[in-house]
Amino acid sequence: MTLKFALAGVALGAIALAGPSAFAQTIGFSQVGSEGDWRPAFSANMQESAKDYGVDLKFANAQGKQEEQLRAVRAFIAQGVDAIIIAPVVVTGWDQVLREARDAEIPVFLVDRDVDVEDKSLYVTRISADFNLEGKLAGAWLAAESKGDCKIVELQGTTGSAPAIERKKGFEAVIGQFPAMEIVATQSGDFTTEGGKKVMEAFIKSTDNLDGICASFAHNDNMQLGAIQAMKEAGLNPGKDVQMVSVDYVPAIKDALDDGEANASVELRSAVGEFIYPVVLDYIKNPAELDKWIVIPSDLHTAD
Ligand code: GZL
Repeated sequence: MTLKFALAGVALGAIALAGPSAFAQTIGFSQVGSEGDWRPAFSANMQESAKDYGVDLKFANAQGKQEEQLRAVRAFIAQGVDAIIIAPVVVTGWDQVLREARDAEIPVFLVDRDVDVEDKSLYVTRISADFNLEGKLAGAWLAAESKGDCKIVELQGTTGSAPAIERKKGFEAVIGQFPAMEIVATQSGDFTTEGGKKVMEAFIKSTDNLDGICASFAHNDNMQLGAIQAMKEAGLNPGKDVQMVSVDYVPAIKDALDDGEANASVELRSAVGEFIYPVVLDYIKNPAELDKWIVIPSDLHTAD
């Protein structure tokens, strides 16, 4: 064997001994879309921090369409990626494609949102905030602020999405303890600023300029920012006559808090690559049974 072949043999042997970490892991990420301000920040963090972990990230933006997410996941399976990360736009419709990933022996990790599947072994774990807690934090803040007496209008997130379902449940679990706290109007603004503005315009009409309304609870800041626009155009005083509480704590709501046009926002961290990639990469190297949910903390922020 000439020296050249011998050296090649040594090099290959060394890489083999080094194990998978010697190569970049290829991970497919199916992202919901780019609605609002929080989602793009989350996407940017995932794409930026992938480099810190030596991950070759295949990023697919579904523009809010589940069929596009399913198409992207099937493409990742065909490519034979090392792992698949999904932020599922809604909770239903995932069983079949998760079975296809399992049959291809590609581990799937849920991030941000959640799925409603019979067989939870179809995904390794979910790494996300606790949306139900976020709703509870918002409800508890408002109960304290209003001394348990408040008629509320609610701007719901995307129908059928885990954050919309769970934030509503958590919020109602708290205000339900107070007989004088009640959601008197509720509608989905689909997590967008435009959607929130349209919903609040409808509430302003149906409640005679928010007569008797003490608060607006929005499942995300973007819908609350749209609501603020609608209220100001109607000559109303968001943050003063009506308490404004929402979720995400994006930069634009911080400005509204500073301007006195919003009153509270529950932070949803967008820089979560540092939580997600270590879990995924460790699992690829050493597939071990994990808890089905790794919770990222949420904190409530107010104007002061
Ligand atoms: C919640 C996330 C939600 C954000 C919204 O984790 O899925 O989706 O609260 C976004 O801003 O649209």
